[in-house]
Amino acid sequence: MPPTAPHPEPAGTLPGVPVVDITATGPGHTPIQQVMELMRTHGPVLVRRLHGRDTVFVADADLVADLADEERFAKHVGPALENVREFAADGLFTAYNDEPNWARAHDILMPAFALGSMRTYHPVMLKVARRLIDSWDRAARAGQPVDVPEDMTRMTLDTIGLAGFDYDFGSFDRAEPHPFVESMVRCLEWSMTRLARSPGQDHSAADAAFRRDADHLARVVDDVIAARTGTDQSGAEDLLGLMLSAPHPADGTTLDTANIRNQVITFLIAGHETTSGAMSFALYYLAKHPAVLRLVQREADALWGDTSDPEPAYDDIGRLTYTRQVLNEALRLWPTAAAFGRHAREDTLLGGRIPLSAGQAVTVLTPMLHRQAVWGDNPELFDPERFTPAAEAGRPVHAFKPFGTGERACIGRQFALHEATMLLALLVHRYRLHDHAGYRLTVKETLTLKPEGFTLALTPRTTAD
Ligand code: MNH
Repeated sequence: MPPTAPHPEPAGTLPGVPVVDITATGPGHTPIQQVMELMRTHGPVLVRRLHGRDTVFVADADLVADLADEERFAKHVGPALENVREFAADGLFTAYNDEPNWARAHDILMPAFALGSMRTYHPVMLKVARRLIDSWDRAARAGQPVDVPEDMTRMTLDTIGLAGFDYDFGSFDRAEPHPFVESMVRCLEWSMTRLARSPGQDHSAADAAFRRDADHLARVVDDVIAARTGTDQSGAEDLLGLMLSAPHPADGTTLDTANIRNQVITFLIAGHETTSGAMSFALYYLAKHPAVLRLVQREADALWGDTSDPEPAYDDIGRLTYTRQVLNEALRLWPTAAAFGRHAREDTLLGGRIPLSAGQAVTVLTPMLHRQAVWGDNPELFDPERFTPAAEAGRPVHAFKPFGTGERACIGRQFALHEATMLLALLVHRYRLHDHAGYRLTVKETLTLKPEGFTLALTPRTTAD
């Protein structure tokens, strides 16, 4: 445990908020889990100090509810997202609130994420789910275990590529992850580890490697766009079609080429990395909780019986309510985008007691928000019953924030939930999951979270089980 330094009122000290100096150890390779540990010792509000730079972390449910007040607080693009801006610039995720391209792109793309649009994506999601199933069938026949996070990433990358851009990454035809994924993971790692640098070290080699990876991402994106420009865009209502041709609903402007490139990079990354982790954690918990797995199987069986090759209808997915509870519960314990920044619009008192000046930022640490007392006295326990409608109605609305908050909350939430719910149900309908290696959870951080090295062995289900 890093030492606690009781500081004599340095600038930025907040009354009643402990300051924890981690300079001696640094944040390491798992900074999120480090702050989780600090909060277990020091409570759900703290200042983490690194080389004299302070970050305020908050997980207290009342304070997060206050931070969700859009009148007084707004999204903050903090140091981590500043690093992501080096390759995603003013794409939706990393744009400053007042950058004109944020509102322009948001308004143009919103229709593509309305609940009704999921009907359009459904066939593509199913097609890619079948690629995964073909691959898992081959593994099951060969008696080979599958690498869960790697295959979830293949599936989500192909899905966002095809659904958003009519571009096929063909990830299941490759033995190794698509080079886009490898470059992206290194770019995200660079964004994270750059925060941990000590003054005076030389990082030019890492920075040059980052540049090469960022250039690679840009080349893939140019390829995605080139495959479409010059063709007739009328009628193309996917993300790229909207970006290339749809005028802003109010002022008639369109997105410029540089911004379209930033949006494509943003969606290719934001559109697959977090969903992949969420499904991986859900499968991890299912493999460890046979009684829960049974209930998910029962729900899928009720829809699809013992047909070996079900054809899930769009409306089926909304009926998979227990499967959805399992996903929510996995996202509670390991929200795969685990932190988001907020800043005060004007001088204010956070929670009526912590003075923040205009522009001052705090970081919400979602995994610890999701372990506060509002979740009962055993928050580490995986229990999908926490997400029955009755249980949800009994909880403060801001206690669960895996998709962020306010107008800058996740635009892809319905997309992710539709994709993930359908896939989980299809998988448990088809396979028995075997925790063949007695997997012990290790959470890997690359800005997002994944269960590292999680593999499963599979056998086909028979009607008897
Ligand atoms: Mn998503 C913003 C989590 C799936 C596209 N997403 C956010 C934020 C969180 C988040 C948290 C807010 C970050 C912040 O406040 O700084 N997103 C998730 C999770 C999943 C997810 C946990 C899956 C599970 N996201 C997706 C998918 C897409 C997507 C799928 C696209 C198809 N997300 C975005 C975009 C933003 C965002 C774009 C930025 C929105 C904005 O600021 O306007």
